[in-house]
Amino acid sequence: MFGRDVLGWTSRRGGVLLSALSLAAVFVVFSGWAGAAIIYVDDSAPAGGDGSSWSVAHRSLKVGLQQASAGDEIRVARGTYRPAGAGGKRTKTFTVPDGIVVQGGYAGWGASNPDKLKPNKFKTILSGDLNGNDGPDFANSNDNSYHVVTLNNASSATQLRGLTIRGGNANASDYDSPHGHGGGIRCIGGASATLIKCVVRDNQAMWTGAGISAPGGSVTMTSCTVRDNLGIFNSSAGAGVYCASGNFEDCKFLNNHGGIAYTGGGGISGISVAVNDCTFKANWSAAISCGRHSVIRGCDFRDNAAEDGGALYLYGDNIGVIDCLFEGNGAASFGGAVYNTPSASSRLLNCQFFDNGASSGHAVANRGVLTAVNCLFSGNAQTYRPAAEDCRRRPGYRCV
Ligand SMILES: [Ca+2]
Ligand SMILES: [Ca+2]
Repeated sequence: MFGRDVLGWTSRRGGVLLSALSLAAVFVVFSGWAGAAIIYVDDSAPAGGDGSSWSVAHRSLKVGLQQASAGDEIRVARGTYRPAGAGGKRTKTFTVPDGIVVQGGYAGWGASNPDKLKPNKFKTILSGDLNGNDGPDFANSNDNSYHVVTLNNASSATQLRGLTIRGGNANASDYDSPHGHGGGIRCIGGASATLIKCVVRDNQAMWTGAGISAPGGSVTMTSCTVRDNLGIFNSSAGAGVYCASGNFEDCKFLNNHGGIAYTGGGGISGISVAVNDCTFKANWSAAISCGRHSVIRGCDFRDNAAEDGGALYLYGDNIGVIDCLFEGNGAASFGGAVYNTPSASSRLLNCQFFDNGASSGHAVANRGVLTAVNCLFSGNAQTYRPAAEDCRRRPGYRCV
């Protein structure tokens, strides 16, 4: 039963992708007929523009968002955009309406080809650092926006592309406060977050999703980097991404740190996730914490650490881990690379485990149902190997 589900997912994948592409093509043509607008935003354009071209671009992203309606695309040139000016309220946020595509990374006004799109070169930064005074290690972040971006009931037609989202600080101490979740992106009401070629970094939250919090929704990320996000409280979860379900392809999760008190998923915390061809390095509180029907395929896990399950903390039935590499991960107690909890039924297929360490279950600790097929184990030991960064940040844990 289990094997059939995992293999079936593989064989269906090509067909599902083809269908999605066909639908996307139809949607583009159709939305063209419907007269969807392109709205231009560039912080260095002359003042007074109406957003109808690069030469008369809006300088404010907020104004561009207010003008947009479903089906529109907002093109944002390189620059730094903040939800409010200096001294602005921390509740200020970029609210993206449903059905809008926000595409950053354009050369913009004044360039010989303003439509040149290179997000890595022409960085479009959405920053919660309202006063522009942030320093290293989150210094001066107490005056930042709680949430850089807010998605309210957004569907998957809402897309963020080519953006860097940073400097959000959802540090409210009350769990029931919305301002304790989702420093980079906060999803409300089951909203979905869809990100392509984005960077989500240097955000904080007291409780869930320092990078992205979508407690009732789905997060889809393709070719994104999630790094250096921090879950502040001891039992925070999903420092990188916190979601009900998620789909991650070709992404990097680096140095995201969740709470130390229990394993909440430093990179990703999701009930049911599909993770393909991603890299996880030096995340704390496990790279991924996930449950039933999750499939993790073709991923590299290095130097991640947790109390239990340095790389993977698994719960729920029918979990598949396929073609993955685990190297140098560590747990203080159980499962240097993988902890299969009492509620988990998991299958490890074609995985390699090198030099992981834990007190018990140096590579894999199993308390549920676990099948390992064609896996290689070498050099795993009792030595605990925390993520390098945690050696500095977390007192009481020894570095190796
Ligand atoms: Ca600019
Ligand atoms: Ca600041």
